[in-house]
Amino acid sequence: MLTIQFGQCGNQLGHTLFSKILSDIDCVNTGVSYNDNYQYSEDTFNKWFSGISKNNERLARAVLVDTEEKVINKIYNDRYSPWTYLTRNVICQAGGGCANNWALGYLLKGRVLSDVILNRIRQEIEKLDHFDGFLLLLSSAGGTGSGIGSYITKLLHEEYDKKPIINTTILPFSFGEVCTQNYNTLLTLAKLYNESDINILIENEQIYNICMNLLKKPSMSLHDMNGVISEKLLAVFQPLYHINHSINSLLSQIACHPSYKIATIKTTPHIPVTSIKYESVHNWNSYIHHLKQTLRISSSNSQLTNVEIRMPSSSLGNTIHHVYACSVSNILITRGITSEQDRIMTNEFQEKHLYADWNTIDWFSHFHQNRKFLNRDKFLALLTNNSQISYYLDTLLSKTWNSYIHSAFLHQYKQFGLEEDDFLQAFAVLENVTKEYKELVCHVKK
Ligand SMILES: Nc1nc2c(ncn2[C@@H]2O[C@H](COP(=O)(O)OP(=O)(O)OP(=O)(O)O)[C@@H](O)[C@H]2O)c(=O)[nH]1
Ligand SMILES: [Mg+2]
Repeated sequence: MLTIQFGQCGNQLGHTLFSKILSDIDCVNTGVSYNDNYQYSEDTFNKWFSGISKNNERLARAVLVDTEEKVINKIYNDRYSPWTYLTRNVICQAGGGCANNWALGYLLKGRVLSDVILNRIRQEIEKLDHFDGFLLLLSSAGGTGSGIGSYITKLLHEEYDKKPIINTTILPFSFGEVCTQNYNTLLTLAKLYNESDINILIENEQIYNICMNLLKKPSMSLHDMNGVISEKLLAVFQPLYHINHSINSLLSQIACHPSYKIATIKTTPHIPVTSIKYESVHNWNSYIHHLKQTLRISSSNSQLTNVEIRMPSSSLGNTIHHVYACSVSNILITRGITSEQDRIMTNEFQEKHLYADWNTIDWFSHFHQNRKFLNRDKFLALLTNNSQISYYLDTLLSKTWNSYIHSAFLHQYKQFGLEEDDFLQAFAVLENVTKEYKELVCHVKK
């Protein structure tokens, strides 16, 4: 995996992600044999790191891109980490930032920086015997991550068309951040839809709610939120047990249809650090049941019933009347120790009526890893491609369209060469994506 971090958000998130990876391999409470843990650590290292520096620090296999120095300097000079970035992979040029403007990033600064970024990427890939894909981290609201991130995704798609490209896009809070955030998000999601294999969408609002409701943080920092996002990503991407779990095989399932290329990651349990050792011991199946409930939609008013930000319950409850989003496919990943008394049963996710009627094979997979993740007895992730996303896209489209018809802020984009037609094309792409997700029809319930 080669991680590429763009802009403030991508770089801060990437920095937390690599720190979490190291915390994970440094855990002592692994629940597995010395040999199994050794294998896990070695696989982790090979996946995320490219070697050891002269000062004996692990070198993240990452390329960092920003147009402002502040964040990059801060993370690059973090001397408390037992790992670091390769100096030549830190690309901070074309200064002054991208002013929360997708067009400035995509049409201007992306072009200025693309040669140097692609050269660094080529050098990293040349060092590898086997290269399994790109992980790009960016936010959609600013200008650097959204604009330069989209532009580089396009170039990677052209140059490495057989290699998987996974984008992780952080979506802004719905109110009160950046006035151009909706345009930037529209343009980013539309561009990435054509250029990447899967876009994993993470809503800052949802992460904030997880921190407040479940982690009970008295005050919230971006660092805490990045911790939760990193756990979600790593629960999916950390090595799995005895399975050839390549990015390609993951993608062939979760992005099995070219019209549906958006995924989200639901995870459980999220527990305050101070309570981890007192965690009431839920069994695997109550957590699996909880994850299934995160796919619920309310039958009455079609609002999402947001189960992920609630505590899992140990009773299975009556779910007869629940209505679930229609999934293209789901991948369940479980990490931790199982026993005869506490076995993992995945029947709840295998029910055909949860899945689109055209999908007749491979709609669900389960992968397991005995080795504990970050000292947790159990941790579960559901990588899911389902119709819930149409609610988010609908809201985004209507807000953005509302600004567009009033021509609000459009001059900021036009000054860098973005035209009305580019906006209209982006609207058309996302409207079509939304329509496809809304029109998913599940197998009939027997
Ligand atoms: N989760 C998370 N969100 C962040 C972080 N930093 C910024 N954001 C979000 O990212 C959006 C702003 O984008 P930035 O990443 O700051 O912008 P940029 O890519 O640096 O682009 P410019 O500054 O415009 O050049 C807002 O929605 C913020 O909430 C972070 O560390 N974590
Ligand atoms: Mg910035």
